Amino acid sequence: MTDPGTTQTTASHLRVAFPAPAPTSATATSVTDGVALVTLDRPAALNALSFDLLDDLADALDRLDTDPDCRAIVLTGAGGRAFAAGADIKELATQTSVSLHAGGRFAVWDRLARVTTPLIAAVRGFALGGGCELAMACDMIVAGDDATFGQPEIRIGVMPGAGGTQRLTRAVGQARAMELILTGRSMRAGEAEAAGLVTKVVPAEATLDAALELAGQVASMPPLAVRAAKAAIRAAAEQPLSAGLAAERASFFALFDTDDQAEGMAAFTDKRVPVWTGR
Ligand code: CO8
Repeated sequence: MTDPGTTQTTASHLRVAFPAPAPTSATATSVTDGVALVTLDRPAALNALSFDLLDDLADALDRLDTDPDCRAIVLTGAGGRAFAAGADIKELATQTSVSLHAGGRFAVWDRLARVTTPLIAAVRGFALGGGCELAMACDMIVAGDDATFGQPEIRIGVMPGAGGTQRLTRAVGQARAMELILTGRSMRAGEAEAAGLVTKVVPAEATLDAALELAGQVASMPPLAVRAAKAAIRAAAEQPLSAGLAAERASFFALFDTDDQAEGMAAFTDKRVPVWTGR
């Protein structure tokens, strides 16, 4: 378990703070108990996602995911110019089909998808290519009004390779995903919000605070129910409606074996604030 109050730096290109710092804005009222902040930290390269950075990110998220005190994670990019401007093109440029197959470095994306703790991307500036795919692998995206989302891979002779064709299509629909991916055009934050890719858009400077505040709200909810609901929502993209409905009902029923269900409903009846134990 992570010792509350500690800040760990896991690598030179990644920072992990758990608990996360409190929102700095004077108007922020939420607490961030149970919230971790993970920062992609290669601002000179617009936080380009090298294979090693992605491995360290997955390691950090795995550690937080197994910490019962961690109930929501905010992922952001250092520097204000970018969440991440894509995979590290200089690293990708030397690859071949054989080296990509043999290297096994894309399995990291499956690890990211297995994180059960809610993940909120706080996006300022560029979220392009693998950066957009990483934001979409999160559960919610809070975007600054300076954010730009896109899958420009077509312009460098390839196509999205870490979920872009699937997650962007599910988020914004085939018509718009087709246009964005086949032309490499980027969307500004407002268009991304209107298209359904983004949870909310806030003034650029307020992006991290807004994400931390949202994470704090999620972290204050009963953790077993939160994880079950996240899993059910994500399963909606993976299976037919009938299977999704059956899985949802099974999870709903299972939550009636938890202390938090008894506490939540008793607190409602008693007109008091519930105290969640995560049991
Ligand atoms: N990879 C490596 N370095 C990058 C990247 C990148 N994706 N993006 C920016 N940088 C570097 C630049 O090389 C530059 O470094 P230096 O100062 O040493 O020359 C520095 O960041 C600043 O960049 P610019 O000078 O280009 O800044 P501009 O403001 O002029 O332009 C842009 C900003 C428009 C974002 C521009 O940098 C750009 O077009 N970047 C590339 C965007 C892109 O094509 N992304 C997709 C990459 S391919 C991909 O993501 C495939 C995903 C597949 C799965 C992921 C597997 C890991």
